[in-house]
Amino acid sequence: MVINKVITLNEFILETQKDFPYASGELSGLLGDIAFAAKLINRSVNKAGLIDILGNAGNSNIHGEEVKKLDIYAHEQMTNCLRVSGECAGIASEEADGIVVFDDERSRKAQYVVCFDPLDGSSNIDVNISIGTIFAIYRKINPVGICDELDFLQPGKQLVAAGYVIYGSSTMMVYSTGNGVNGFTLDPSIGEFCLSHPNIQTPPKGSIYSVNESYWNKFSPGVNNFIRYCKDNDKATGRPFNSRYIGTLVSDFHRNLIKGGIFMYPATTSHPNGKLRLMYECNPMAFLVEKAGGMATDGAQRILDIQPTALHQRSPLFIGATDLVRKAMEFVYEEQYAAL
Ligand code: P6P
Repeated sequence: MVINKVITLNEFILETQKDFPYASGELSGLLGDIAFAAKLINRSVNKAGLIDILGNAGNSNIHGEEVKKLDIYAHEQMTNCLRVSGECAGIASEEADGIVVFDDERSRKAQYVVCFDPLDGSSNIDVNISIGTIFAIYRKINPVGICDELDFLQPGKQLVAAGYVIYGSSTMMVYSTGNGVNGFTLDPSIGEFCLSHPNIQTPPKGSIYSVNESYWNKFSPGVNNFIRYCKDNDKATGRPFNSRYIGTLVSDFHRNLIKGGIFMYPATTSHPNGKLRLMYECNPMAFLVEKAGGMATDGAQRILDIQPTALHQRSPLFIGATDLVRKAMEFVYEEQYAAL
């Protein structure tokens, strides 16, 4: 008799904690707290049309972007769950101008900090298109009791764990602590995230390209040459590739992670550093894609090697199947060499 045992996220976290001989449970606790915040956010996302959290909150964040009420709600849920966790010394959020240090006794002894985008894809909230939460967990650098930007401005290669929650046709949490990438689907009937996508490996040869082509006249010639390459007819390499663009990083990334493809948010003439934020969008996604066998660069260097200098700094992003990211880099470098 085959018993398909459902493995819940908490069971999986505790089971894989054994992979870390010195793990004392703090990171496990932190991941569980993030999952709890995700359930609270999911509950509101699922009925956003019914309660008064649609529409703009009438203010804007540090980036001058309109802040939707659900953005604020998600930021508050993540911040509060991490504050009471006792395993997090402080947070950096897309919706907070600076870091938020937790000054209670337990948090002052915590050894982790968390960077997050509480609700990625805000522009899609009111039209019922999937959105997400992205998180990145670093071990503190400062000694116990001290928490400042030094603890946050770490390159992505120092990440201890990273992941995202996608609020889509189903709600999923996908994360890695460095040993593989695993996906958990929320079963609303029991209120648990259950293992549904064990050991995710992204297809090495992609067939999807995701880019906002309305910026065609703002991209570099090398980027446009790569987009042309994706559109060309060539049976041997499966071209033309499929173009898919949702406008929510989490959703475009998740589709490409599973099906194989490349997502690009290159530099443009109006955004010379791209639009996406390094600390809580590019780094966590780059950490995940590398653990799933893919690749992520800013067009010149590995995303995870970039030394941050500012909490909300932006970075161009080319991420996904290794063969497509490498091919994109060839076109970008070719243009740079041609310009020499
Ligand atoms: P554009 C959502 O606002 C976001 O930050 C990412 O989730 C998404 O990939 C990107 O911006 C979309 O930007 O300029 O194509 O609308």
